[in-house]
Amino acid sequence: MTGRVPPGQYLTKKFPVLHYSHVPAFDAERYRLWTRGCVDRPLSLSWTEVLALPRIEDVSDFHCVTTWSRLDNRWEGISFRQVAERTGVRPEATHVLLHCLDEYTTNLPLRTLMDDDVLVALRHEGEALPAEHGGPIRLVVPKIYAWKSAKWLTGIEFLEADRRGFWEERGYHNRADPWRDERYSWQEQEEEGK
Ligand SMILES: Nc1nc2c(c(=O)[nH]1)N[C@H]1C(S)=C(S)[C@@H](COP(=O)(O)O)O[C@H]1N2
Ligand SMILES: [Mo]
Repeated sequence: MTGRVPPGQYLTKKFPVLHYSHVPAFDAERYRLWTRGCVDRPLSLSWTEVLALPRIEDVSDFHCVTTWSRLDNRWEGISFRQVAERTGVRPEATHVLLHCLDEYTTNLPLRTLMDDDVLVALRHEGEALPAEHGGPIRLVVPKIYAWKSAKWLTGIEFLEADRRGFWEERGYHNRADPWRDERYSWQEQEEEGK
């Protein structure tokens, strides 16, 4: 197991549920998956259009900053890279702000999201994603602490400069690499001082 569990994490087979507020209502008629910002073709996909996109499967680990890690999650969804290609991300885009139905936001560098294992997920362990885990649609970014895996995803904003999201503005690390134990924003200052 060494090599799979980041520092300060313990393994669980359970799948804890964590969010700052409530599980938002999902209205398939009104739902849009949209893109905006540094893109050639802003998207506004209906739920039917989302369901028609090509899907892939990926098995990956999930690390929460509250110290639990769940290995070998089988996700099915749309590759983030495919969405980026479809919307025509411009070369000047460097960062992304994800928007959610519960008003939550979180930010990531574009290159982190272009990894093979980053999915806009619709299914987990062969079943429709449960609402409490972000169903019917969430982002999964396995190599970064789980608060950046936006649940109830609705918007993808491509940016020319970084912009901090909900937890990143409230004391959590901007980069959030579990392998570097990047949990809190005060660690960002410490790094600068080195
Ligand atoms: N929209 C939204 N996404 C969210 C959150 C949230 O509050 N709202 N919480 C984050 C946090 S802090 C964690 S640890 C993971 C938890 O995902 P899970 O409930 O499926 O385990 O979702 C992340 N995504
Ligand atoms: Mo979290």
